[in-house]
Amino acid sequence: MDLEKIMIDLEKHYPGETEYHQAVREVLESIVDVYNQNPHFESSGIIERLIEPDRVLSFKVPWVDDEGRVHVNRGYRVQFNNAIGPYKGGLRFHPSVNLSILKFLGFEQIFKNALTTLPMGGGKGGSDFQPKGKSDKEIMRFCQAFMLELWKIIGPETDVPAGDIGVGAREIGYLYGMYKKLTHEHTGILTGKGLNWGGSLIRPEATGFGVVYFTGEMLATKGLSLEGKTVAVSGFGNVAWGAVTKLNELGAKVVTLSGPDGYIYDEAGISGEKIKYMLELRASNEDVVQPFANEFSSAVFIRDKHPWEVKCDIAIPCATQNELDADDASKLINNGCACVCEGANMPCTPEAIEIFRKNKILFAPGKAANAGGVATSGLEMSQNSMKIMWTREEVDVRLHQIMSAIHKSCVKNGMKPNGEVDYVKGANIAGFLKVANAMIDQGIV
Ligand code: NDP
Ligand code: 2IT
Repeated sequence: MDLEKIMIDLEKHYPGETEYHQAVREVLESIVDVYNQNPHFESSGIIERLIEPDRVLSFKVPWVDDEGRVHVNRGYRVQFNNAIGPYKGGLRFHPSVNLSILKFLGFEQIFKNALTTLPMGGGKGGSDFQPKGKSDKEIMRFCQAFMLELWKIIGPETDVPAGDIGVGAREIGYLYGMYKKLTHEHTGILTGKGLNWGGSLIRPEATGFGVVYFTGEMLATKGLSLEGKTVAVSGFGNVAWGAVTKLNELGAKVVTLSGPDGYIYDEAGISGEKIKYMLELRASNEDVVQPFANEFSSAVFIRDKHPWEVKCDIAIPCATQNELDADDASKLINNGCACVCEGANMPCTPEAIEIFRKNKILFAPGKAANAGGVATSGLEMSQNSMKIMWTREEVDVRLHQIMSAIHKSCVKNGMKPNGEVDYVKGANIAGFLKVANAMIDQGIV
């Protein structure tokens, strides 16, 4: 494989799509040896076919606000690869959304979904819509307008979207309502649905729980556990909430949360009613964490900074891509942090990951560590197909088993001669082999 030539071609075809280039380069660097050992991959053009999405739908989303003003946003769905199952992946509503971000997320989703052991291909979608400050009715009208285009290319055996940043249970409800009206069908077309109409127990918690289960597995390889550990978490959304909940259950102390305005440091630990308050803060649609410090006297608000400067044993970034850079990585290490587990997608920059590698920090990439969310979406799809509903315990046991299986795959494919595990390499190789072999079985299509 001529990695540099592939990257030059990609950058020429898609100039400026830096997040997409970053995600592709990381995977190619991990798999180059495995790829070169198997001539079938090269003769089947696997890389060229894998790094190009199957198709990208881009559409206009016109909607009317509460004052009667008309707005137009851009909507997208990237159907990346369906070699092992229907396209599957979330929808992101955030003003920063563009095709580079959705292609990076869709590309990552291919390997993540392959790691879950379930039959799901990779896709992603969303819009540059800003949910912050919008009324409930405005959110509803936007979701309805978005689905008026999206429904044409999705289906329970074709492409099954879900939530991501800015898309939670409320948005999934409004999107679902419009899909149902357009198709006359009540079917498992989205995951993250309400519990009364096809949703799965544990889906809201699943990504965060899965991240913590994965962190526990990594620590266990060193004879350690989460009990008594101090943890820095970023974000205050769905993933951060699930992670903080499970960390507390397992005896760890969470000392930070963050938002676009800065971070909260709470030496007493973020537990109990403070976790409930995270949900209120998120539901307020205001996009800030500062009010947390007004509510709880042990909490301090630090404006315009990331939480990676605090003393902690473990860091779990759960906000967004490239939120933890080389400087942050050095600060974490100098403060004694020994384990970094990605809750968000690609939150650590390549330079930060290199620093973790050099310092032998336990580091897990998002496509392995945060796969519990989409895995539980896969479990929701299974329940919908069978028209049954599993108990909380049943879903949680399956989620736990899947996270253990992902950890095992990473260890198997990422074990170095010195006994250390390169989880980035392990996750990329395991996901790649499954998808590439399926593509070979199915011919050049
Ligand atoms: P939420 O919308 O619930 O929360 C996202 C958090 O990140 C919020 O605190 C948000 O603040 C912050 N954030 C988003 N964009 C930016 C930005 N550009 N700069 C600073 N902060 C930002 O989303 P989720 O918790 O669902 O998602 C968090 C991460 O986890 C994302 O990377 C997502 O892709 C990933 N993920 C989500 C899964 C899921 O099932 N939900 C599954 C696997 C991964 P605000 O929105 O107020 O700006
Ligand atoms: O990044 C992700 O894995 C998600 N946002 C969840 C996708 C899903 O289909 O549940």
